[in-house]
Amino acid sequence: DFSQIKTKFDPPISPSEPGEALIVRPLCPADYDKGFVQLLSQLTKVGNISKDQFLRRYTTMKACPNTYYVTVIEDTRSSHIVGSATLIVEQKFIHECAVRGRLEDVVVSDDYRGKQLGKLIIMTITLLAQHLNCYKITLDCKDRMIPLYTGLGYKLEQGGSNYMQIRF
Ligand code: 16G
Repeated sequence: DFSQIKTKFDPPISPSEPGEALIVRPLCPADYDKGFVQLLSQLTKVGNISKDQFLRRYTTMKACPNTYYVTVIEDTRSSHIVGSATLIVEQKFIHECAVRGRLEDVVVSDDYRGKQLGKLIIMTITLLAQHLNCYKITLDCKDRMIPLYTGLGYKLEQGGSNYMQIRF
């Protein structure tokens, strides 16, 4: 039930009514031809991905049920993917064999700024994680994105988990 979401937007939008001619839905194979990969390249380095590579990765994701929730926003007028974010549901032994959510690869096209679409897709994924009984949802982001996430209820973990990585 996403109806609670509407009150947090001005003008009021929701996943079922994201704005004129827009739809929020799961990724599908046809999205390769609707600019999904080009959209991702506004987030980070993507490289050249052939349609075959895209479809193979789509298939291997689908083969892990209840794990990858790649969500997109399509502008049905231009048939272009203009926003995306992914929920990954990770299975755990801890917390009585709980699941934990990860919010990944949030991107909204430069051409669609100011329509609250980043906020909408983040809230959609967050509510989905809650609905799927994740005991928490986490993300990492650039400093400049922190206010967006804190405004939506995310908290910087104090004196605990630091984000660490090794790049290969
Ligand atoms: C950001 C993204 C992360 C993405 C990474 C790509 C969010 C909340 N965070 O940290 O999901 O995978 O950027 O950057 O969307 P990279 O190519 O440097 O790993």
